[in-house]
Amino acid sequence: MCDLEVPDTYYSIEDYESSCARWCPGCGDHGILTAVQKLCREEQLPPEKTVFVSGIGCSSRFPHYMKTYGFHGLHGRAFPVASGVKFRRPDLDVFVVTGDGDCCSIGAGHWVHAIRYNINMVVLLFDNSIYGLTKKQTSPTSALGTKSNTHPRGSVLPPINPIQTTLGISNVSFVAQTTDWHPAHMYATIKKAHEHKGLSFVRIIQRCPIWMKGMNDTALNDPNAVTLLNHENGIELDPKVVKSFNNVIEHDPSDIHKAREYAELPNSVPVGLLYQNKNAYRYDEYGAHNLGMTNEERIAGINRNLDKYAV
Ligand SMILES: Cc1ncc(C[n+]2csc(CCOP(=O)(O)OP(=O)(O)O)c2C)c(N)n1
Ligand SMILES: [Mg+2]
Repeated sequence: MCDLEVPDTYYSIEDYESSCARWCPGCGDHGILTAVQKLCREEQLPPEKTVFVSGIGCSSRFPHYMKTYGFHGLHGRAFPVASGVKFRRPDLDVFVVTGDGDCCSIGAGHWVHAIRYNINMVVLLFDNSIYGLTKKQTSPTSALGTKSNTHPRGSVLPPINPIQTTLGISNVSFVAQTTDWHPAHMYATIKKAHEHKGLSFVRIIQRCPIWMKGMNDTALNDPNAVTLLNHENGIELDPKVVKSFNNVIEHDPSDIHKAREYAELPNSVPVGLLYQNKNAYRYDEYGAHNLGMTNEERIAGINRNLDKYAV
């Protein structure tokens, strides 16, 4: 008999594509969507076992464009929804898609605790340094002096650096940074994040050609304005991709002190894996699935509790 080793089911890109993305032409979100769909295909993630959870924002429309399960939730609440999904259904692959407003502003409390809980999921922070959907309000990551509808004369506070903040949270286990205009690096970063067992936090610096036109021009055009953090335990890259970066620093991602130093480089955007700790505590390992109860026992327990409130 001839065995061609063809799998019974092979998922192609079309199996992950849903409705046509309605982001603006030139928006960095399109490239991120392509990278994520490619990851799903390369890893052959069953669409019915994959969930994208988001809050509110342009970026948070992401679940609509994936033919998987999805939850387009409430502003700032992607983390608790995703935590609940993963806690109860550890068999599902969970991704969180959140914007800089969604995560670092209204959702900041949930962000801190999600990092500490370290539940196994991939978090993609689409950071365009602005509230895009609501048409240009200052976000916590807007550079000082950014002119917006809330600060027409320029924002007055220095921005939060999301990777530095995440590195400061106890029990952090994976922090990486990439950009939407380095597709090979972005893809390899999301792949590494997906392999990590724990919460992988990936900040993707993302272009918004409508409200933040030109914001990333320096990083795009000046090869010195981006620095690759490279290491054998870091993001796996083709040597040709490494060569395309002018500035390369060898950085061991197990070194959190160096990670904090490299999170803020003067006049250069660091990209790469800043930090990984494979041994951080994982709250999902203490979930109900680990209590040794069968589904029937769990349902009986829920019913007993609900019966207390029966009238
Ligand atoms: C509770 C609540 N407050 C405010 C809003 C209005 N709102 C919708 S999206 C958004 C900001 C989105 O910015 P960001 O998360 O950066 O996403 P982007 O659109 O830039 O991708 C705000 C303030 C809302 N929908 N719900
Ligand atoms: Mg934004």
